[in-house]
Amino acid sequence: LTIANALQQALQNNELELYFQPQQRVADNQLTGVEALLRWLPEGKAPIPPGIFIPIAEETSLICDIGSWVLRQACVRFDAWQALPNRPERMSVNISARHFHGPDFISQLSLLIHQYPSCRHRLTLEVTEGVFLENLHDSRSRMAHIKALGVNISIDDFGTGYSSFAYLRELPVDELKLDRAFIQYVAERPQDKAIISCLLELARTLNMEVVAEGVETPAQLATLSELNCGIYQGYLRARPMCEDDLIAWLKHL
Ligand code: G
Ligand code: G
Ligand code: MN
Ligand code: NA
Repeated sequence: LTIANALQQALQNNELELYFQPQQRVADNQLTGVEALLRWLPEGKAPIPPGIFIPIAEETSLICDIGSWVLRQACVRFDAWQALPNRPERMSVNISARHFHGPDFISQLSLLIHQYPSCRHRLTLEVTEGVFLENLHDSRSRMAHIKALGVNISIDDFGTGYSSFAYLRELPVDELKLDRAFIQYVAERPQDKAIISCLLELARTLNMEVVAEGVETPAQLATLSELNCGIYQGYLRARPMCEDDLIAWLKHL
């Protein structure tokens, strides 16, 4: 059995699960949202990390089936949280290029927003720069549809790809997620601090939110605070959690 076949079966056998990692405001630790992160928990076996199975799924249209499941599940869970105290106000979902550019993506999204109106203006799609490199023209029209549905767009792993900033002039981007490679040494390396400071300035001017990923230490958070970075996410505050753990975590906010 290949991994791709096993993954196909995992989807049918409900072995996939969404975990959620909180995102908080740097200034006051206010919860702003959660990022949905996919987990494969095979019955009676060790979990298989997404870093392994997502790239395999991305080689075929399997990523579209998985991505559709993730998107729907994210909306269903978010909608179910409406009455929770301290509930997150936003849900971010990772979207692969093949799914984004696929024939059904916009109609799927549209259906979900109509079925779960609580998700309108609350859902953020995280895409990497590579998504636009593939087809800038198609990306522009898709993003216009996405914005018209009241869905936000975030650039994941920002600054690590090979693309220029040119697409930022043409696309309705709401948020930049700074890759954790930039965050790791921000408290020690003036070069990294300068790059982040510059990206924050860029984002302010373009009216984009910034999320710093992979914040693990108080020193990193202190530097981000000094630089007036908006939002952070990382092990310092919370790891990705299953839904029950997230709900318990929210109670202690
Ligand atoms: O959760 P973790 O940090 O191990 O995720 C590893 C990688 O897998 C990250 O790059 C993340 O973006 C990706 N990933 C996690 N969940 C999903 C998902 O639901 N869809 C897609 N396309 N990628 C995901
Ligand atoms: O590429 P993307 O941003 O979607 O990936 C998110 C991944 O980063 C998830 O797999 C998540 O588990 C991981 N992650 C989240 N916070 C931290 C952190 O503080 N440190 C490290 N090393 N990884 C993190
Ligand atoms: Mn992400
Ligand atoms: Na990332």
